Amino acid sequence: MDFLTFMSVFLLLISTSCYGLSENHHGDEEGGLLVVAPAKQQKEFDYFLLALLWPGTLCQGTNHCCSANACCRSNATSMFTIHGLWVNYNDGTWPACCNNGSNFDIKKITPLLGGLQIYWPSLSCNLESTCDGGKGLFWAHEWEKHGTCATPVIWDEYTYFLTTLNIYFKYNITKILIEEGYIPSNSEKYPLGGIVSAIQNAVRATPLLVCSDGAVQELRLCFCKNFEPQDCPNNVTPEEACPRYVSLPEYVPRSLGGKRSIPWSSNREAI
Ligand code: U2P
Repeated sequence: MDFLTFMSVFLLLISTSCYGLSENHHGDEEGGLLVVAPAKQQKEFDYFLLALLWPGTLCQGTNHCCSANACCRSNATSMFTIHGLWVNYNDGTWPACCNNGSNFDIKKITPLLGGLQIYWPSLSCNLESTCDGGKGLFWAHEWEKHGTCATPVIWDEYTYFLTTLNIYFKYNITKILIEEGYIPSNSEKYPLGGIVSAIQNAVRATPLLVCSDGAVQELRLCFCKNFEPQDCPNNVTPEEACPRYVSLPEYVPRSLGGKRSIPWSSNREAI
């Protein structure tokens, strides 16, 4: 069974209603309530959150290049990339590191690596924390911290990455914004309300945006457990909140330390 057929069957098998969310659909409005629940005996999560990164903003802080760092690719990319598929509670908290036995194993996602390198790259050279206290790839961090808490809806590492890619492709946020005139620019500012409306119209749910110095850094989409879009609770911290007018900086590939910037196709350290 190919990728698309598998995902179509998978999504159809799950019921089409958004269950378990009626009471607290708009989530906890208290800013700053971002608490990681204890690792043991966690209750089942309430909803999914697809977190997307805007490289144009994050790459501005790049001070070190390596082949794993997508900020250093020579072919400029002006698209949101994947941060992770997270599982959250309606109260603004989330479970983390739910199965220490499920250490990331890159061999389990071999067929997906080509797509992951393009659409879910690391935007730095740093390794990320893993649930056993070590350091690993960005993908290892996301699977172990968030993916292991997604059962019983997502049951293994391969399905976690496959599902995330599938949702990312289904809701092409970069295309939605460009079609509405929100073009990456280092001079323009755009009304936050306009960006939110464009996504509401296309996705039929309210996203959540995270900013850094007035620039869009992250865009989050929320989903019921059946992957139907739902409104995201407005639970960003005051430091992460976006102003009324935001920028969407252009991606400028870095070529630092006298090194030439590195084409993504030679990005072997990421795997
Ligand atoms: O916002 C800072 C970091 O907290 C984690 N986070 C945030 C909001 C949320 O709903 N769920 C969640 O997990 C993320 O941690 P990371 O995956 O980066 O380790 C987010 O970056």
